[in-house]
Amino acid sequence: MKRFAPLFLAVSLAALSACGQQAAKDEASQAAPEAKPGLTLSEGTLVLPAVKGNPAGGYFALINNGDKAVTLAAVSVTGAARAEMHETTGESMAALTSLEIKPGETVKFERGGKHVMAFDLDPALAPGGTTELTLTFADGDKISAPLKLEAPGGGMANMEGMDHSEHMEQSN
Ligand SMILES: [Cu+2]
Repeated sequence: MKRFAPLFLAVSLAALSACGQQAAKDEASQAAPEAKPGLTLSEGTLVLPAVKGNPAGGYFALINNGDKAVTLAAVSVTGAARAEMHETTGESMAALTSLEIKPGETVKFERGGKHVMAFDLDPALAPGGTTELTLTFADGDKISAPLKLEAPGGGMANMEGMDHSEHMEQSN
């Protein structure tokens, strides 16, 4: 009996601290559902597709001024059934499943590089309007910011069109 006591104690302490952490986290997310300390999300833009039914390209800047690395795990766009993180390298594009942003680092999702692809768009999304971008981190925290809706052809329309039609062929 005596032999098992330390093990039992260790197990119950571990269980207690796990519960404690969970409770603290729930409280924090209730207090400020859209805030993740030290992170700034800005420059949100969603470029609508030239051809109806094609995906839109989403761009933003994310600054980590916190003291810990964060891992971006998912993106979502209000008005799109589905959104993914992609990275264009040269001629090809691949899905990004997660992305670590170190303390002090700024990550830019921009044309020709990392980007968000938003699929099955609500027809109500129109140039000049706004929608919302939400980033979800590996720890479950989220941050949201407005996405300015832009018409296709603002700036680098050719590249945008190429990216997306290529992707559609690959995924179908
Ligand atoms: Cu893409």
